[in-house]
Amino acid sequence: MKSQAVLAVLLCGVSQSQAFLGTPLAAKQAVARSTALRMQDETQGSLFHEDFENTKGVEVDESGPLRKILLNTSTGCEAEIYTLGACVTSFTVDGYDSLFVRPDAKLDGSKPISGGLPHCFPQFGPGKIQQHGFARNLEWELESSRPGASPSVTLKLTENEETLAMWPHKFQCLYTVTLSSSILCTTLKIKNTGNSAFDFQTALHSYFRTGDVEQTTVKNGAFLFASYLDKTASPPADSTWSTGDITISKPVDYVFSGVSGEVTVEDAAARRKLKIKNLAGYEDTIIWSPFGDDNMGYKNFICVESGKVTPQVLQPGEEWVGKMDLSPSSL
Ligand code: TA6
Repeated sequence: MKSQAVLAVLLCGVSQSQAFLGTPLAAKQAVARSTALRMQDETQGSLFHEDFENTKGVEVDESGPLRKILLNTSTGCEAEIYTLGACVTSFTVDGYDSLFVRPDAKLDGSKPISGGLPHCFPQFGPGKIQQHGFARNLEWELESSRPGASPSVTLKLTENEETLAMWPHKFQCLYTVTLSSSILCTTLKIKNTGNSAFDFQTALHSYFRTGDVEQTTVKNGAFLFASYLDKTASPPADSTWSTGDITISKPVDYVFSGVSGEVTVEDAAARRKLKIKNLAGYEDTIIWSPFGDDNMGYKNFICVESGKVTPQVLQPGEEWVGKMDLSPSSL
């Protein structure tokens, strides 16, 4: 039986978005302060579920240096989401985790998490600000959670002094992760909450586990004759893909414009198949493999990223929605 205190943390939500890098202890203290404030607010009504008996499927784990949310279903599916970067780091169905966290990843807040489903926002890069933007460096606020048969959590990121210094725009990102049957559903909503237009890029820099990257094939009919930016070329060069499915036998860093919809990763070594269903917003696909880099554990992952790399303009009040679901099965 969970303690009332843990449930209160779960149900009341926690911190404001704060820079987290390098100060995990300070950040945790900020979390605790915000939690206490939110618990006081609860008496005046809150956004969060108040049915303390019905918390099945959503838990907050604050036992480590970084806070994470755990979702689980009665059918044995599990997901783990760090509030640092709103990064899903694990999605397990039938005992198999489809996501991969690199062996060189830091899970102490000293740098963004290199693994799972990190967010690149407001820049994919290269560009004016840091590569991949700041969203994955920051602590996201726990906005709401929904327990039950299809447990769900929504995390929020808005501008703060630090983001405004890098990128002078007001915004709101709401990221909802839901476990529904054996599917992981993600929805990212990006809203312009300021008074002037801005443009942004975004991507889920998805790290998928492979039994052996050299026995892995990435499929989508649109790869054939798609134009792509080959970032392994020096300087990066535009090219046209002429061979259909993608296999990996050398370092790969390709940005395919207009490849979207259902992208499938077939992993012959592990006998697994993963359907990446880009249902809205994500119009481009990025394939990255640091082939040969043992420190990164290159053999056991491939990044097949759902991107909106062509900049998206948002007028004041406008919202962009990206939806990406993951559906794993055996091959
Ligand atoms: O998305 C591909 C890419 O931008 C590569 O160019 C490479 O730099 C990689 O991401 C780095 O990923 P990381 O998770 O280490 O930031």
